[in-house]
Amino acid sequence: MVSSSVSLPASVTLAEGEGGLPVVRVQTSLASGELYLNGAHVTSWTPTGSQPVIWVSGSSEFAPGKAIRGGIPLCFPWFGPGREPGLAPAHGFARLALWRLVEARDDDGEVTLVLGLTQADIHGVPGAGHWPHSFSATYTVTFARDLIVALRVENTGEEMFSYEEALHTYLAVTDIRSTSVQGLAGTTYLDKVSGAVASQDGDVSFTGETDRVYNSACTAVVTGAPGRSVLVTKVNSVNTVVWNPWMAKSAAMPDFGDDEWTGMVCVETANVLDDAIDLAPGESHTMSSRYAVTD
Ligand code: TA6
Repeated sequence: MVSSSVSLPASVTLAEGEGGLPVVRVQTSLASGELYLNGAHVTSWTPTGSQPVIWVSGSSEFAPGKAIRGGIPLCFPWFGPGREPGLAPAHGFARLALWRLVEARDDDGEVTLVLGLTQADIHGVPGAGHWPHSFSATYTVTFARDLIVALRVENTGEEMFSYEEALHTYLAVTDIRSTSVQGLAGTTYLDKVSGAVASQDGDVSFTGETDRVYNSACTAVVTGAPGRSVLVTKVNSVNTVVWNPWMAKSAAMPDFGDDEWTGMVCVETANVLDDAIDLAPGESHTMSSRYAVTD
């Protein structure tokens, strides 16, 4: 929700989006974009003069407590099934919670939105019962010629806690079968399809369901449309997750069109599994990702 003290610049509007959910819309000379307060979920970013960069399924749900399929889902405080048995829902509660818009500013066409979530905001959110820790999460999104997203987590409690995090970004591509990801060559990855650990040989290409957690802090370059590359540059992230569900998995997901698998790839900025973040009381950690389009 938006507290009454937050003033919105002319380039930022709060509206009713899909499913009647509150959405913040941004339009400047540099870019347009949108973010749903449910999940602090970026669902659109288009640099002026370019094609949309972010993909959202035409079959996505838009309802309180439901994950939006596509955009940039915020995975926190666990990733996938998490590292302990019984954690649900997948990817934690942050993407299901209603975040507060605490600031909106326009700096010469670069619009920055700041959203907040604390323990006090998650009562009744699916999964919140698994997380007894006091925390303060701040999500900062800058819509400009580039898109910059940063997730800061602070331990506001009296005991250490450990969490996983991912910016689970869905990028639009012309056809996954002619898409490649550069920048991960030589790094090891967990192949979640086969269960094996392997080393990446050259560029990542896609010939079937692909679900890999790479040990890499490097910039990834996604070449997914003629003449277009998207640079994914990370700060404080040692894992890059690459995912495409391919045919069978997408047909099995009700919020994912059966033939949509060809038009997207997830390249996720993350700290997961053994690279989860430990925070002592009073400590904080910020992970960020910058998306730049060359087309
Ligand atoms: O990041 C890849 C992944 O962990 C896949 O295993 C798949 O589960 C995907 O996330 C989507 O998860 P979701 O819970 O959004 O359906």
